Amino acid sequence: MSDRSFLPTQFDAVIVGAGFAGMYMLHRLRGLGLAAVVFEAGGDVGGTWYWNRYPGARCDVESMQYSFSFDSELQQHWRWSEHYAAQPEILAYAQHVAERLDLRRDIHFETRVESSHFDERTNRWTVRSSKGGVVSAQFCIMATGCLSTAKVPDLPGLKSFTGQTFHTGAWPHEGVDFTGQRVGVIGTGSSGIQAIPVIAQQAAHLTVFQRTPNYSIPAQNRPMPPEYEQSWKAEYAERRRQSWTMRSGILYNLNDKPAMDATEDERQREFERRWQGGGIQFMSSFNDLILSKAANDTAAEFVRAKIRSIVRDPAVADLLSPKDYPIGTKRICVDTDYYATYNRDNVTLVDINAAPITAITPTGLQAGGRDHTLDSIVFATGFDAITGTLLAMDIQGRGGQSLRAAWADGPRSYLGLMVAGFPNLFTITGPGSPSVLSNMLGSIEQHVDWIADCLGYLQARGAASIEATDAAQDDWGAEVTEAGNRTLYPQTKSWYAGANIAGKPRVFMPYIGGVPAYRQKCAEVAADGYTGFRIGDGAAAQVQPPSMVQV
Ligand code: NA7
Repeated sequence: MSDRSFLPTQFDAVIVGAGFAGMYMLHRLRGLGLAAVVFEAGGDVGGTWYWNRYPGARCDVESMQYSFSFDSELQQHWRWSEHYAAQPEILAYAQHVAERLDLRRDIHFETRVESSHFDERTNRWTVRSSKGGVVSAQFCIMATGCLSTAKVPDLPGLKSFTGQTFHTGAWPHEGVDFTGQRVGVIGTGSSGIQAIPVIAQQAAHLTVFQRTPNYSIPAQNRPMPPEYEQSWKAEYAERRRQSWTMRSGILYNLNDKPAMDATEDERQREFERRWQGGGIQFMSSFNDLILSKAANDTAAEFVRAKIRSIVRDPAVADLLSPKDYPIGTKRICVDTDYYATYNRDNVTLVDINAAPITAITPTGLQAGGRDHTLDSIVFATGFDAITGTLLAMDIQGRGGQSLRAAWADGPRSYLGLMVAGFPNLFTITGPGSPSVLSNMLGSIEQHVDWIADCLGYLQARGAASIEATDAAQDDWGAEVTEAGNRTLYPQTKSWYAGANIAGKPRVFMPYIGGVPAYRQKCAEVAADGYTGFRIGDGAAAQVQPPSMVQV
């Protein structure tokens, strides 16, 4: 075996990230006969599922759908143990895929990409890694994920804390034993809501510091029913196709009726049925919950009533009840025993909206003039979502323009796939694509397939470059904004719109026009010879003869 710390400098493509997107991209590029290398900051494949190992971490898309569809044998033989898979099982699945496709031999782990610069003379990208290596590639494909830059708030005194601190998105691999400890969890988004019930069972005392309450629907998780698994496996291909006709790319029963056309009684029955069914399909109880405030109010009030019925202390129930934003416009949470956890004697809820955290102290934290003594602090405080990881790299396109400058007023992109001024650079599930509003695995596959087909097309033409035009990018940006404005989403401060990061432009980043419309647009663009893209002819020059360089 060759020394894996040395690589030839020239590649057809560099892929950044070895989560599901980078893994499948590598597989497709190999199929095209292209020389590709992957750089991955983590120690193994899995992306999100490699990093997010906090207690209770679980997918909120059901297992039968949160998996690759491109390999029929794989989807037939792989067995999920639960309706919603937990993190260790999803990570095991990613590792299994890496072995099955023999992916690891082209992946360099614990290697972070620091910069990527485009050379207009050669139409190639020069990519530098944290290990000091430099490679050149015609194409650079960002498979960096939408939620991969963890955000710890910059609280005064953070370094003075003498206990341990954790972020849910960078959890220690060996796990954490909270037995006998006073634990504080800051943040009540999806991660906090999943972790809190599990930590509460272990800790001596758990204090939850809540800034904004979230709507959460019980997962009603259960061991995978064999007949359910069988029903999917018997018609997997057809069901996958059906899932692409759904706005979210997830196949479930959408009620195609507006909430306000139903009687109060009918609404309650439908919400109750969905609550008992569990999970995000609650938001499909009626077809207008994200479009009409009046409709949304009925669903929000149903959840608030549930909270009041579960949580014994009315003051705590009230504090846990979201009141000032529509349900679903912040990512809806899916839980196991979340609200009931507040009935435990060892759990306290602290409102840091009314009385913010002012400092971390050596022994805990201060909020509202009160000291809270803690042995460990868990930051469930989220991510610099969708653009954060891309902007953390020094990416420079045509004329040395940085991506940071190009996106100073918010991300601009054509189809979430390419950015004008950055030829031969692709973003998998980038801003302006359905991404986090859809089944990520399905959207990853669609993007990877589109990019691979595009590279095949360029290969056949012997083309040197492809680049989104400004006009196409502007038109698409307007469409993304209009689609957002047709919904209640932009009314809410959320990470979808960058509101959780100080100074980040307030732009609703994902495309909410739905997976079917998006897939159709991408397919039409490709079928018409890549309309909205400029294709540069002439083979990409190789700057240097192949040599070896340490990466
Ligand atoms: P989220 O959904 O961004 O949640 C972060 C939580 O942390 C949320 O409750 C925030 O309150 C809170 N937060 C963030 N910064 C602070 C500070 N400075 N002080 C107090 N509280 C703070 O991240 P998650 O990891 O839970 O979920 C991310 C996605 O991963 C999720 O949607 C799934 O798609 C998977 P806020 O609401 O901003 O007031």
